[in-house]
Amino acid sequence: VSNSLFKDVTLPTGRVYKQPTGLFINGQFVPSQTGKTFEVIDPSTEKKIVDVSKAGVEDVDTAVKHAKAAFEKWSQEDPETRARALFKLADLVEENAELLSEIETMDNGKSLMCARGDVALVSKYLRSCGGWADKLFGKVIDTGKDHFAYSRREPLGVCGQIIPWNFPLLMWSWKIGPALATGNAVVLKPAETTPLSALFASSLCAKAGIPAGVVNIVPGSGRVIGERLCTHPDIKKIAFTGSTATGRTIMKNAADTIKKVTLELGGKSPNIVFADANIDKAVKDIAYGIFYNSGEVCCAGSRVYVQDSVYEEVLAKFKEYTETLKVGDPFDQNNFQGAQTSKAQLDKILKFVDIGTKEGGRVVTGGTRVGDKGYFIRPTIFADVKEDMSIVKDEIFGPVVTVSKFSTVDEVIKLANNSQYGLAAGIHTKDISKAIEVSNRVKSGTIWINTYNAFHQSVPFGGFGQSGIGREMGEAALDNYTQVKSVRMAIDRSNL
Ligand code: TXE
Repeated sequence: VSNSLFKDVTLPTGRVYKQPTGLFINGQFVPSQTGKTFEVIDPSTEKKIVDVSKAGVEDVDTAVKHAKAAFEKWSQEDPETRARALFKLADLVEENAELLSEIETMDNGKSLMCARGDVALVSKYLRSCGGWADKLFGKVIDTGKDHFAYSRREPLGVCGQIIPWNFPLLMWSWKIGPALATGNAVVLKPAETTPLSALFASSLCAKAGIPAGVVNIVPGSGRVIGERLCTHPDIKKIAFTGSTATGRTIMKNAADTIKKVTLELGGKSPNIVFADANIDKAVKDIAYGIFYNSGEVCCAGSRVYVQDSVYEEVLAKFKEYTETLKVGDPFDQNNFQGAQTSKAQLDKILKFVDIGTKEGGRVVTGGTRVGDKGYFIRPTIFADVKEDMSIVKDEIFGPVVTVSKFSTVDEVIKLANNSQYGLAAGIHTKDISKAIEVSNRVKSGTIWINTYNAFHQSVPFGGFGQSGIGREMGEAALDNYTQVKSVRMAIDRSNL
C-alpha cells in the first residue's frame, strides 16, 4: 500500500481527514495499473478536492479475480459471521457519521442535513442486512411419500454494482449490504463525480471483519469499466442504479453472459393533493417531495396534481413556502438546498426550464441559477402545464416541479399513470377509502400517503414499468442476491 494514496483533505468545516484515493482491491488501496487519475470537484465551490485513481479494464479484471477467490471462502462462512461483520460495519459508519456526512456534502453538494439523513439510513440498513444474514430460509416441499424435497437459497458469486452520484454512500450500502449478507462478493463502481464516501467507508471493511477481496471499489468511467462489469464472464450479476437510458445499455451488455440484472432507474412521480387534505401539511410534503436533496432523487414527486377546488390555494401556499427555502452553501445549516452535483446537471436543469417556458409553462417561482460560483439553482415551480410538455414527461432530476389541476379520482389516476415510469407516488387526503383506492390503482412501486420520501430500511423500494427491475431494502432485496437450489431425494425403503 502506498501512503501517498491517502491524502489530507480539509473539509469546509475545518476538519482534516485522510481520504483514500486509490482503487480498493483485495483489501488494499492501490493505484490504477495505467497510473491514470481523475479530478473530483466540490460542486459548491467548483474547486478540485483531490485526484482519484481511475480504474481501467485491467483493474476491473484484477478486482474480479480477487473477488472470485474471496467469494469461495465468504460464501462458506457461518451466517453469524457475516451478520457480525455487517453489524460491526454499521457501528463503524455510525462512529464516523459526522465525518462521512461532511465528506458526502463536500463531494455531492447536498445540504449537510440531507447527508446526515443518508448516513443514518446507511447504518440502519447495514444493521438490518446483518439481521437477514441468518434468516435465509428455504422450504421443505411435499412431493409425495417416496421423496424428500427442499429448496435452499445460495449466493450468486461475484456481483458487479454500479451506482450514481445522488446518494453515493446510501447506494453503496443498498448494494453491498444485501450482497454481503447473502454471501456474495462485490466489485462496485461509484459514479465518476462522487467516489469519495464509498472509498472512505470501504476502508472500514477490514476493521469490521470483512475479509479482503469481498468488497472491491473501482472508480472510473461508466462506458469503459461499467461496461466491463456487464460483460465480464466471472461476474454473475449486475445491480445498477442510474438513468433509464444507461439501464437499457446495461441489460444489453449483460445479455451475452446471461447475468442476473436488477435496475433502479428514473422516475417522474406524481404527487396528488385532494381537496380534503390537510392543505398546510400537504404543501410542506410536496415541497419536501421535490426539493429534498436538491431534487436529485429518483422518486422525486416531480408532477404535482391538485384538485381544482383547492388548486389556487395550494399553488399560492406552495409558492410562499418554497420561497422560504434557502439555497446556498450546503454546510450552512440555514440553507435547505445545496448545490447540484455537477455542471452537466445544472446545465440540464436550466435547459429544461428554458424548454418549459418555450412550451408555454408559467414559472411561478425560481427558474434561475443562484450566484455564478457553484452549481446552485432556485427551487422552481411551473404551473399552467400540459401533459404533453417535456417538463411533465421527462425526468429533470433537479428542483423543478410542475403543478396541474384535476377534478375527479378517475381523472387523476389516469394522469398519474400517464408515464413510462412507475417508481413512486404521493397521495394527500384525509379520506381512507380514497387513499386506498388510489394507491391500488396507481402503477408505481412505492406509494406514500400523507408523507413523501419516507424511506425505511425494512420497506422494499423499486420500480414498475421503465423505472426498474427488482426491489431494494427489506426482505425483497435478498431475492436480488440469491438463487434457489432445489434438492429432491428418493427415499429408499429396501433396508427399513
Ligand atoms: O447517469 P448514468 P448520468 C438520471 C438523471 C440524470 C441522468 C444523467 O435524470 O440527469 O440520469 O445522469 C454509470 N455501462 N439519473 O449520466 O449514466 C456511470 O458511470 C455501465 C437518475 O450520471 O445512469 C454511473 O456510475 N455503467 C438516477 C452510473 O452509471 C455506466 C441517478 C449512473 O450514470 C454506463 C443518476 C455504461 N454504458 C442519474 N454509462 C436515479 N434513478 O437515481 C454510465 N454508467
